[in-house]
Amino acid sequence: MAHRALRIITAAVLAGGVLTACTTEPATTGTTGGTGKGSSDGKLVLGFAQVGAESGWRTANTKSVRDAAEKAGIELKFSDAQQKQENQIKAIRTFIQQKVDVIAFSPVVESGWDTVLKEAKNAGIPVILTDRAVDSQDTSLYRTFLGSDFVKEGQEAGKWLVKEYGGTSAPVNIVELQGTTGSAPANDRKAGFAEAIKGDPKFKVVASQTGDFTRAKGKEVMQAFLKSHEDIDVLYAHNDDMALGAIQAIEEAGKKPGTDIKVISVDGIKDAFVAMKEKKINVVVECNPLLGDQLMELAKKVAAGEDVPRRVETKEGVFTQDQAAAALPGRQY
Ligand code: GZL
Repeated sequence: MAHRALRIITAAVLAGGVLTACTTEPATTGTTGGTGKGSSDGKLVLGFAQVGAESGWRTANTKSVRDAAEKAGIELKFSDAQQKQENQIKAIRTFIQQKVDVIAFSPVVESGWDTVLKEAKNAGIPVILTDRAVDSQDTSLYRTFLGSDFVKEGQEAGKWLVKEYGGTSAPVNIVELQGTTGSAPANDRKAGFAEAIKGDPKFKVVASQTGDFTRAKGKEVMQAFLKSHEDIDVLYAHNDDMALGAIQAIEEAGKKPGTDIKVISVDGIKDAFVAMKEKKINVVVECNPLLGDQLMELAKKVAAGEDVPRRVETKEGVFTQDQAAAALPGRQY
């Protein structure tokens, strides 16, 4: 489970909308940056090392960050790590060389960050964690964490299942598509879900494997699950993209997703709401990617040496099929 330095939720906020995208240079180019200290135009310079572009959630998160930087007048140096930790580490080192004012990133996995974060600290560059957490014991390596409580998301998924099967005693066989191995959302969503269902022996996770948060892998792993398990009652997917890939596999196997196999998912992208409307997904636990505006506010504060909360969590909901149609038009991602 992701190490939580402090669980003080000092601001439950709902991130705002998005504006036009700003121009961004790849992290490997550009001059030194700063808040007027020698940066080309006096703008605050933020280096952002993104996980990749693996899911609809990630695409929305990237757009939110880019649009918010534009709106805030912040020069953004953006890097896409293609889900590889070594690329994120390289990007952070480049940002250090470029003397950016602030570094922000979503750690693709929880471990292995202390060395590069110490380099940032020694260079006097504050770091903000967004979306995913690290398990570093040294909490001085980053100023704040902005994102969701993934354990709570897993618990919400489990609570829905307990309610859905309340009063029954027949076995309920569950297959689980985990997110990226070693990532905070995968570790915590798994732990939260297991915690929520552990009190009732009818619930059995008969298979659990990573689908790496992508549709393609989600479909592939679900195909394998269907081949090796005749009697699957429930799919718990750690994100919508894997759930949507799995739904294709379920239908190709001649079964009805949402009916023969109930589908629980996390994120809340538009396609998942459409699938809920089509009765193919039963419940979606929301995970808000629209963190851009809050990230820019935090970046300005840390650059100015102001105090910031150690943890800023986003407000999120749980949506069931009967709410999908009404909620769909208002979905921002
Ligand atoms: C969660 C985020 C996860 C999403 C996936 O905050 O890190 O990564 O749930 C995304 O869709 O790929």
